[in-house]
Amino acid sequence: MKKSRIVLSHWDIDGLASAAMLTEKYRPLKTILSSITAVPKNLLKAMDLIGEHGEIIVSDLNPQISYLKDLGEIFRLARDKDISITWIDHHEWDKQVYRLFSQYEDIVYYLVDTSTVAAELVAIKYGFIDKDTFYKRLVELAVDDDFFLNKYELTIMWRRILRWYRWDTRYKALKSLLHHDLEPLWMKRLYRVEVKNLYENLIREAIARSDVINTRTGFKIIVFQDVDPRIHPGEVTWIAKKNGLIADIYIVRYPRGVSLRSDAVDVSLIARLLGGGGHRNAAGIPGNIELSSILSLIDNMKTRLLEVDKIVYS
Ligand SMILES: [Mn+2]
Repeated sequence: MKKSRIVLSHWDIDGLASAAMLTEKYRPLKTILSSITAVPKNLLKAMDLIGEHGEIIVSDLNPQISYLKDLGEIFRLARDKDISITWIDHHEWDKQVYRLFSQYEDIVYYLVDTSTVAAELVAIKYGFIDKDTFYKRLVELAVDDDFFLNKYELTIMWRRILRWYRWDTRYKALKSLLHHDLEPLWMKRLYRVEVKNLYENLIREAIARSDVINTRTGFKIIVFQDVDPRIHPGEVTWIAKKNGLIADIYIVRYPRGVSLRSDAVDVSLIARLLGGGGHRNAAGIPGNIELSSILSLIDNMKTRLLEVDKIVYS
């Protein structure tokens, strides 16, 4: 009998690319797109759908310390139901996360490599890498988005569309990718008619309202206040930098979370201490968090933050 599988993946380009390959490979019972915070809820949903004996493949979603306890319970439940979990990711994981995962080695397999995107890890592991030029382009797009290279207009279009709209559009995007259509007409049209101009206006507005803060220990920080959640934090800082707004750390504040960006220090260290996570150059903290607590943490961590090699400390 065919093994019952559920694919659980992030909804951005990298997540969708991973989901498309895993869906094509396994024809799972369901492919669930998820935010990082909804992972426990969606793992439970996946287990409900499988029942007993099966596999859940998770990609491009980093486990948060805030729900580590829940995750432990979910793993125990999975063990009881003989459901294995394969977790593929490229974000920085906290030591506590690894500690938890190592307690469930009999059912939880994980592959974490921060040097690339999740889509490339999936492509290599599941044999897609030389299969078709479509997958090569898909992985390239994920790299272009996640590492913020922005080489292709298509990356920018997808990034904005996926963020601007909600789940129905993200599932529609997945469907197009499953048809090997990387540039569907519906997406290009939607982008041109409904997204491009508004999006660019919101970025300009966010930059115009930004504040420069010099911390007690001498970090120069630019804060973008109260930014529309449909705007990608990387794009705000990218365009700010292009306009000469240079800082050690950029803080993008949303109604329900904060994004940290830096070319100088490892912001994932800051984010993890405040209940979030991410990469060296880009990390996030979910929920309502006071700016003052981020700033004092940055000052208190100064020595640790400066331990990295490429400082442009101003
Ligand atoms: Mn992602």
